[in-house]
Amino acid sequence: MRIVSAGQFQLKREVDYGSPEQNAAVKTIVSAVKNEGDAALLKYTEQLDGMKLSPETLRVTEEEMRAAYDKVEPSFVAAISAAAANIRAYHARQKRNSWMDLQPDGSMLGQIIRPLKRVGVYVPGGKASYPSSVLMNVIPAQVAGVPEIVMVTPPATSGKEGIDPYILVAAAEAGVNEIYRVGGAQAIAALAYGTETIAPVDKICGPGNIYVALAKREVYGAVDIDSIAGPSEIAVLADDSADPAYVAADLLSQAEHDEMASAILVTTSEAFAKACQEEVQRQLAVLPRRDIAAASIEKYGVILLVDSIEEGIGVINQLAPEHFELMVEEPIAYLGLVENAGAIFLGPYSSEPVGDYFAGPNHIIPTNGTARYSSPVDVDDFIKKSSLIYYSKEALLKNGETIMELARREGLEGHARAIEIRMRKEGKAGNVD
Ligand code: HSO
Ligand code: ZN
Repeated sequence: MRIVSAGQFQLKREVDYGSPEQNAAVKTIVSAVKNEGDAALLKYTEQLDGMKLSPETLRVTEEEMRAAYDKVEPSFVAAISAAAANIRAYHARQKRNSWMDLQPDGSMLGQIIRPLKRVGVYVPGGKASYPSSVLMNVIPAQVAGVPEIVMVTPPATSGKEGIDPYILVAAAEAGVNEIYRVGGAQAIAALAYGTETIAPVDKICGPGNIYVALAKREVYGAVDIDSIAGPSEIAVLADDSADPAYVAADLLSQAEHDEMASAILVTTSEAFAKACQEEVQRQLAVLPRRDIAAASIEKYGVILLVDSIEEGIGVINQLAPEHFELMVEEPIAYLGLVENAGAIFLGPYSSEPVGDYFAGPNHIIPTNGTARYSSPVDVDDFIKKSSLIYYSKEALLKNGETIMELARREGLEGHARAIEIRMRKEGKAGNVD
């Protein structure tokens, strides 16, 4: 992990838009499923996932759900349900109420909040298939009041037949209503357009490989989608009051996600930088996923030297990291300066995995600098709002002339007359013919 002065560092952001072949394949699959429904869905599931299914076997049964509970350790069930309770409690704080304000002239303005009706959650197969991410996608939707939450996941995970029982248990604990064993672009198309077996949804969320990401982009508009998550990122700002072993461990906790994950340390002390650099190497050598973590650290890991904590926070604000650990002596004193960070972890005991798994905030957080303008997944992602306008006669008569003025300025006489016809009836009309 190289050490450089912050002034010399230039962050390279990369976004994978897929190859022309991948884009073409996704378009073909999505339109086939849109036009042919189950037939295309089953055909691609056999072709791409090697699983021959029928409309009857697409859906995961109650027996399979029960069997999943028998396959996992009781300690896992206890852990996932404790995490689910924290995540539910945190997201419950985000709930909005509909509101209506009565004005003195008898008119009323308001906003009606309703949950989306049906949401689809994609859960990838293979190494990035995380039960914790099932909770993070499903619980906000459930807290929002979404009555139908559907999960899709590939029928087999690398080498193993069938859906991972840990994923099924997480889905049950989170409150998923239906699960289908389909994955890839074909699953996204099925959720977006519906098939004979799978009813269409209003929104699709959840991470996936490049085909899933491209398919989500392809169906956007027909349904809403979440933002496409990039590789995990952590930035730590530490002074020499921090423990290098803690800092190194936290950096590696993100590096082990992905070869393209990024782990950045910003510090005021060169001696501390060196100690962390050594500590990263020491811990890396004995980390089971050292190949992934080492590749990430080598390519995207860096230690940046700054002259002051304030300068360090300036660097953080430019990075706008997904996760930001502020490990300085008095973290609260600097909190007000932090403008761009998806999740902020304060002090030595708020290690990032506390947030990844357990504390309650969502772990689906903007990456790639998008924390500049966007937020972690929350209850708002699963509601919609309707504006409510009720004008009394008094209110219309009082404001009618003003509205007509604005309409006529835009050359929209029809708009003006819709007001005027009412004004006239009440004997308040201007001049119209
Ligand atoms: N840190 C990841 C989420 C995760 N960590 C899942 C463990 N499991 C992205 O925020
Ligand atoms: Zn993580």
